[in-house]
Amino acid sequence: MLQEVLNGLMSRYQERVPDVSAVIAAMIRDGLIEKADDIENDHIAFRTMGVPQLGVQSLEKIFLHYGYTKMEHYYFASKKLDAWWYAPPSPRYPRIFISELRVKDLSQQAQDIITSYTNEVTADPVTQLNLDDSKAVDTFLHSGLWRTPILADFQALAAESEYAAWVIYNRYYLNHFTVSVHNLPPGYNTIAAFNSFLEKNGFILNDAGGKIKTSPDGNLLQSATVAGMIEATFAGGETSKIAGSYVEFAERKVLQQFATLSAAEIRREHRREGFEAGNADKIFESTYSAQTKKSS
Ligand code: OOG
Ligand code: NI
Repeated sequence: MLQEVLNGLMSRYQERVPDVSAVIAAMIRDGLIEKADDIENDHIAFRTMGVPQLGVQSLEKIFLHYGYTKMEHYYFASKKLDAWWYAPPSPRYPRIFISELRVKDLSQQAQDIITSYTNEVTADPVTQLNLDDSKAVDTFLHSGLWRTPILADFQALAAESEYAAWVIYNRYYLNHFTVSVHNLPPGYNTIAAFNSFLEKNGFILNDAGGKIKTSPDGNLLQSATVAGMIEATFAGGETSKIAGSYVEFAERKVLQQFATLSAAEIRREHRREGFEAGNADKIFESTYSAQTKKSS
């Protein structure tokens, strides 16, 4: 069930984000992995609109049903976001990071634009889904939820919150998947080394706060590509290039208390867990125009 839903998310994401196949191809070509399945997916991420019938409380029901456990909360004051991460039922599956726009913290004008769309959803749509039907869940995750926005609304939202504009168009499309780098061969198994490999292969990295985002404990290091631009068709047929999704990379160091384990003994539970607000704050900007302008 869970695997089918994850496969559906990954296949749509891979079609929409050329960097996904390109990163995998470069990793195979340079001998880091033999096949795409050898990549450990550290986590996937979604973005949501924080209105009563949607948002995290709605979307999370799907993953709680599949055995995920809700973990820490993070708050992003200047971006007006909340987020939580979810631990998987088994280390075979990725962690999940779901964020939510604090719609009530935006201007009245932006709130009115957002609710003119989200009010089309009159009740929590997840409560109406049969969560044991993976096809129904897959269809739901790739459905419109609300009418296609007009370009003027997208632009008005973007002027106040690039996150709001991203969600009004992209809805629940996967925002990113994350390549775990620490289990790759020596020479590629740190974020610094992996970033060099990426840049040598022509990928453009998000440099908000520096290309490597490091947690204060030094044990969670992350980087991300800048989102590729997609040709978006708005209501009325207007088109515009807007930010799509991106790819992230994570290195989780072995915790001090497990430093004596041999490489062969090290499992996920021996490494730094969770997320870091300071890292995440900068990773969100992978879809922001200050970063995406470098790719277009
Ligand atoms: C999520 C950004 C944060 C992380 O791993 O900390 C994040 C987003 O862009 O929606 O992915
Ligand atoms: Ni992430």
